[in-house]
Amino acid sequence: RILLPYEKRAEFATNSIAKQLFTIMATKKTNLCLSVDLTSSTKILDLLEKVGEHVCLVKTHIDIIEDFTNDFIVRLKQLAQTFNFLILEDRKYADIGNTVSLQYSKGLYQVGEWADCVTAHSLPGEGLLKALNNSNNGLSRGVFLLAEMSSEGNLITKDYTETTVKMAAKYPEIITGFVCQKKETFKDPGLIQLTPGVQLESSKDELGQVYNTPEKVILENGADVVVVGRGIVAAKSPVSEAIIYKDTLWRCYMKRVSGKM
Ligand code: UP6
Repeated sequence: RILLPYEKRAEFATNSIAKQLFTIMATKKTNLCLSVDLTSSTKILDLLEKVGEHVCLVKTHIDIIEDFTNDFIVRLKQLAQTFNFLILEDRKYADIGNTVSLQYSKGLYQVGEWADCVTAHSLPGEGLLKALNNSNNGLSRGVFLLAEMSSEGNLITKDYTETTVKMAAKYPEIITGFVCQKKETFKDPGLIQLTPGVQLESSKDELGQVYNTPEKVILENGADVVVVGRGIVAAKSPVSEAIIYKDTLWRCYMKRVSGKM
């Protein structure tokens, strides 16, 4: 899987969001997912105005925004269209199917209306995938299932990861890929490995987040799309930092698919 170029991987995709994301990466030459973990909607929009051209995916935590309005969503969608990126709401759903279905389509945020894809835990069982699959109103939608986490001391075991991958295989039309850390986690070339916990230098934060370098996550660990949050948003100059990440990540990917590893 990891030696194939994104345009080839797109041909194997059974989920339409995975296909679109592979194609966007190949076209824009970027595998950077920016995690816009900011609490002000204007700050998010201002940043995306400047870095939208450099990312394939924008990851939101919509429930941390302090001044949320529907206008934010309208403008976010406009930016996604202008710059050709997809939107991932990192909600990490983890409840029974019926509740997830309500959380996904109702409430203040109406995530199902605007997010191309969402994240979900496999913990509650496949009812949650059925719920998300039935709630898409005929729109193209996707789910990244959490198979591993980046944080220290998380309770996910090898067995949990393997069962998660098996569960996903039953829902090929809705699964975009996995949030995971290792290339061995899954084999299907049509699915996307989304890997968080990345900064230019390996380190940790004070709350258990573990960072690996772009080289390590792409060349050794098989990441397809790399999530960067504070490495960019907390930098002195987020725009120039985003370009550095984009260039570094793409160089690693090119090295990987050139077979000269
Ligand atoms: N995230 C992780 N690790 C996971 C899953 N998700 O860090 O295993 C998410 C976090 C955060 C982002 O919720 O939004 O990825 C990482 O941000 P950072 O680069 O600032 O640490």
